[in-house]
Amino acid sequence: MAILVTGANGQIGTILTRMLRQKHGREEVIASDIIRPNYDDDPFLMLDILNVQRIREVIEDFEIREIYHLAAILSANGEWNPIKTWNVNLNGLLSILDLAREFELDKVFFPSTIAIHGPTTPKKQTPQEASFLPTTAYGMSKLAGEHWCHYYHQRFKIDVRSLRYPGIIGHDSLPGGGTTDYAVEIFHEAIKKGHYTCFLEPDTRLPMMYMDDAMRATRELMAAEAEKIHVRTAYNLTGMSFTPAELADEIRKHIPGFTIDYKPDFRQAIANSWSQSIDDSKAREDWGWQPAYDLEKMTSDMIVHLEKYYLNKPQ
Ligand code: NAD
Ligand code: AKB
Repeated sequence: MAILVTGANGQIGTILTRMLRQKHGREEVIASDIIRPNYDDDPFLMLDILNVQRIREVIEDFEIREIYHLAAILSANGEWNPIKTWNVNLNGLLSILDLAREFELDKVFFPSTIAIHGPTTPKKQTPQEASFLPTTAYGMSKLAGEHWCHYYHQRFKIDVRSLRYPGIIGHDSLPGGGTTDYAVEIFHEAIKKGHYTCFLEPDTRLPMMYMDDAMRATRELMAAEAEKIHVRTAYNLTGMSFTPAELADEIRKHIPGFTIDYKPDFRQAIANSWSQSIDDSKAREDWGWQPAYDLEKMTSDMIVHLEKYYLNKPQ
């Protein structure tokens, strides 16, 4: 059974591809992206998600049975070219869903996001179903994508599963143009320079999750029996919630001289439109979701790994 990962060179794709290869074997997991990774990542294919015929050929040639469809343009980068963002994020997904129907694929994974939230969404403990009126092209494309996943499941019985990831924080890959990117950048700058200039205000509370938890949630969702999956739009999911000031205080416990200042930019308005915390009880009930990392545990793990990385990195 071969698996295709789109957007495999991104922050999540890099780690997800590695995890899938550990489970299924290297040759069974085909990584693809429009940018080639700068490390050995074979089997890797250059694959634009808008090139439907090429994706069809890849499914045939590699006998693909499952697709993890990660290719997307994120919230902040998406605002520079909203139409392209809609095109890549939504039309890319529609191609994957329709190819899943054509080839009767076993499963599809589609990552949604807290960016589907908007000013009308309840800010605290956001429920699974609420008023979602996103303010970004990225958020709109993901919300529409959730509905298409639901439609393809109802209408064509496609086993498509989805999570609304919060901001993902990890030490082994860099974020690709989102609003939550500060929560990764801050660690690199703290270790390299002892100082970080944050593009969000100190009290901007957002839902976040450590990469290890995000990968385990993905694995557990995809392994769950189909009868247990009652949500075919996307499951609410969370690990922790914090502000830049709280994260800086936590980092200071490990790097006492660390300083931070704040220069909010256009990403502040995006962050303000998202919720502060999430109710993920449906994921807990349906397939047993339980996060393992809180702010304290995540911070110390990030610092241990990044200190080792910068110590051994050639100058
Ligand atoms: P990323 O920006 O790091 O990676 C996305 C990848 O998609 C990039 O490598 C990019 O080259 C590729 N891509 C862009 N346009 C493409 C195209 N036309 N064809 C093929 N590939 C293309 O993003 P990420 O953080 O790894 O996110 C992966 C997925 O998870 C996305 O769908 C994103 O919406 C979702 N997500 C991420 C987060 C997060 O905090 N990282 C949170 C919620 C949801
Ligand atoms: C972003 O900030 O755009 C992403 C996301 C939460 O979807 N990290």
